[in-house]
Amino acid sequence: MKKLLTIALAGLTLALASCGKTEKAAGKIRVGFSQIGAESDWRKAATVSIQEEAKKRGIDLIFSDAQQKQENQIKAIRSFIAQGVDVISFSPVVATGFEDVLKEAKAAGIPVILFDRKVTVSDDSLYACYIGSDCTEEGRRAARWVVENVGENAGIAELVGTVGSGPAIERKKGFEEIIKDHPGLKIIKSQSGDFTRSQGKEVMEQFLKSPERDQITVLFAHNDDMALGAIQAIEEAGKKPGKDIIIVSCDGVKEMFKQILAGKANCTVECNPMIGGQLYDVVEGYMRGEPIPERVESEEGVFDSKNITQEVIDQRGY
Ligand code: GYE
Repeated sequence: MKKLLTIALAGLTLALASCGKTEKAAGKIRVGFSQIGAESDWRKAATVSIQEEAKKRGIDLIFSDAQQKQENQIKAIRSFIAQGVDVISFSPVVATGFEDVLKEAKAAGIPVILFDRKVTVSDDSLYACYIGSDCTEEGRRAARWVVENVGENAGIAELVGTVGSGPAIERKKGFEEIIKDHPGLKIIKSQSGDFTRSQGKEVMEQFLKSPERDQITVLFAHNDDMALGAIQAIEEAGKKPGKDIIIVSCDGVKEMFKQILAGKANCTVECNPMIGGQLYDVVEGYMRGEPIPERVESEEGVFDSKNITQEVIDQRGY
């Protein structure tokens, strides 16, 4: 009798296990994504890419908007862990402070893919992969453009991105790395505009009221949205953006291309937000049992009046 019961129980367990297995295989892949917010055109384009690609591939995406707050991102990641998603991905608003929640994800056996921004952690095995740009190189590219197109003398105003965020730290670092060999290129003003158009405008207004205002000949903005806000501030101050003050930024959004074509801005270093497809390529590979690559790079260029045409603008998806 006991033997029979054991066999029956074993059979039941097996049936349940295999039932669970088929359910999982037939079921959808579940991804939890914590987005920063909607601070820039770049971010909005990234969100579209994340959502549309999931739809196209039949991936069950749990999308959460953190409205610019790290605490909301931590909460979202905890809820993804509780829901037992297959993979967690997020764009960290700042680089530090995610250590504990990443440990929790690791303990739950859920791989984490960093999307477009990096984190600073003591142990890099706390995340599986970083998909996105090399923001330090973007900073270098912006500085090289200044060296080649402006020359050896400039008073540079810098609009820094969100304080403590990967792209702000890295773009600044890359830019400074190049200009340090050009003593006539000096950063004379530097302040955060939090990657938004409104704060870019506000901070530029302050720069243009400061005692150094007449020495500013170049603006380096860490993203296009802040540069777009600054263009307005420069015009309102009675100066010509793109001429009196040369404008260089990062992202490559359509609105910036338009300003460059109109002669009101000069250069944008591309940073590709349409990387939802690359994210799910990694997720689907992982679900097939393939190893997760540590790094997936996005391909990017540099745009100025030499390669922006109306046709380029018309074809731009973001
Ligand atoms: O440059 C900026 C956005 O993380 C690379 O975030 C991204 C940056 C992008 O708000 O526009």
